Amino acid sequence: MNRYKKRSEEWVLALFFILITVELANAQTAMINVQSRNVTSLNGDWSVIIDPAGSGQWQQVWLEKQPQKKTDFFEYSFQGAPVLKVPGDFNSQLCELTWYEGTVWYKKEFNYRAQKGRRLFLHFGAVNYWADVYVNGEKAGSHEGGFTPFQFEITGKVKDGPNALVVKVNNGRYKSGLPGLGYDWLNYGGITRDVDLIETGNTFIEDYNIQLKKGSLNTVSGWVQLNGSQLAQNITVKIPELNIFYKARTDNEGVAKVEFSAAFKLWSPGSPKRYKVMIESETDTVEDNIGFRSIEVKGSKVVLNGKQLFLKAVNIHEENPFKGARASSAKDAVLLLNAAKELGCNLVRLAHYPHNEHMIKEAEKMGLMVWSEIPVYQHIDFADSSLPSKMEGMLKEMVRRDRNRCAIIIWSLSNETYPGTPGRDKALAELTKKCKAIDSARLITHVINTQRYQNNTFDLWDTLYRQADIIAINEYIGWYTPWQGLPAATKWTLVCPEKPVFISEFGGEALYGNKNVPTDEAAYWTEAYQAKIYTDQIEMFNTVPDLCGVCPWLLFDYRSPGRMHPVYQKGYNRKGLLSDKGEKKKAWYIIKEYYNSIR
Ligand code: GCB
Repeated sequence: MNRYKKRSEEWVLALFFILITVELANAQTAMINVQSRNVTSLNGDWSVIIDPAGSGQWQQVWLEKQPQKKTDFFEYSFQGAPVLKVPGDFNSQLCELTWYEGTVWYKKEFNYRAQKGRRLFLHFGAVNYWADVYVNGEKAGSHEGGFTPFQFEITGKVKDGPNALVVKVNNGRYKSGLPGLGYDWLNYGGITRDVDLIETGNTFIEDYNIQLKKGSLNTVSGWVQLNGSQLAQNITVKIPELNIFYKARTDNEGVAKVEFSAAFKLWSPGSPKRYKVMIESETDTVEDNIGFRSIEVKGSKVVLNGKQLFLKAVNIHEENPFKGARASSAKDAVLLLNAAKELGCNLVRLAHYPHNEHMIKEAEKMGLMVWSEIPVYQHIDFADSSLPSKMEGMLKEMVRRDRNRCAIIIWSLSNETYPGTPGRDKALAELTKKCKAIDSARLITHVINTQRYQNNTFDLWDTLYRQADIIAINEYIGWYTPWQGLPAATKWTLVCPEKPVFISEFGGEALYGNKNVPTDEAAYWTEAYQAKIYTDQIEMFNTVPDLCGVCPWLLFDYRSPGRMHPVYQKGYNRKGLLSDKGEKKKAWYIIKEYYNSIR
């Protein structure tokens, strides 16, 4: 290749990454916590143009050019375009988009009347995966990452009367994406979460952290952050039920430290108590429902509010099984979480990306602890120089949204990455450090599946465990790997002893109804075989040193394009304890009984 051509391509590439980094950084400034804000919802019907070839880019769809003469060249238009619901994925709404991975342009009109001294923000709960946002033909910003919120200030970009909002959404996979090229779930694209207009005063309460100090059962240690021109203000944090009226003053950066003690009734699965908390500044007020609890690891035990507990968990994908669509509403969340409750769980692992806010809030109300994860999944290209800032960006967006949700006890920073991958250990160690710096009050984990299983012995040699407060292991003995001895005689070699061990995935597939065989004749895909895997696993659990919990893979059968057995799968991963119609498989009852037996 011509040396100069190569050079200029390198420059273009470098510029591209700088732009992405800057845009990610932009998306992270002035993130308003949406709690209790007066918002105008832009959910509902949006017009769309499906653009598999990417032609809308050179046609400048966002400018919405109209022909001047009847004979003017004219192709891309929202007039007469199909309509999709927001929030919602596009794959499940139009059958021609079922497996689609590419660009869809969305358009919505909204009316606005500007008031002096007011600021306006456009807030997206999530768009999978890329979003380029235009307001009245002008770019408001871009965002990368399909599962976390972002927003742009559009104060100067709106006009009185009708305004046009156009979003270019692209859910194409790419090597340096998070997740990367391969993953075992349907890549639901679109504006999958709520879209809101948020109006604020000139200076507003941008964010706050009101949670218990690590290890304490009665002292809140936190902060309040203002955004705007009048950064030094008096603030009050009120919890009327506890007679707390804590006063402080923000500094020139708009930050006030918050520290007070009270006799809290602590949040726990058995008693999910939350308090009404008001934060007032001279120019703004926000209200939230906040619970208080402490979560720690002491030696090899997980301790909630000072007491050891066993994590009875289940894995959940963000999918409404009955609709075969991305879950996006509070109703969807309740459906999924009710099933977890019925199973006897006290923890839900929200795999493999941050789920929508309804999931966390409903879980908190119901008394389910939450494990929240960023999509650092399997084949990530850690040598890519854009990776560290991308992982950090997603981590910050996840933590920023949910830092006051006491239900979240664990941040999971990676799932099934491979020790030999260049740059992995360094990148994940740095990410762990950053996570601790942002939030030191929760547990951190990295899920591994690279343990050796030989002679009925597990050898946990991947030193990534050192970065984790609890050792999380995915193992599919009985499914992908046969047993090599009696489950009850399994042995373990841990390189990192004295930490709690959590079996974060296990199980096997079964098609509901495929059960008319005696257990001793049970074959792959039968309910009986799946049930046998579960009985064996439960026997094996007694051999795990310092076991602190288990988490079947998973609650419901779910859609995955890589699962195409023509009889048993048909586009579904069938490892659910429940079918995609909510039918209970034999394995459901085995886990339910096991969880009931643990007090
Ligand atoms: C895993 C992955 C999960 C898969 C599951 C399976 O280890 O973490 O995302 O879907 O295995 O079904 O094989």
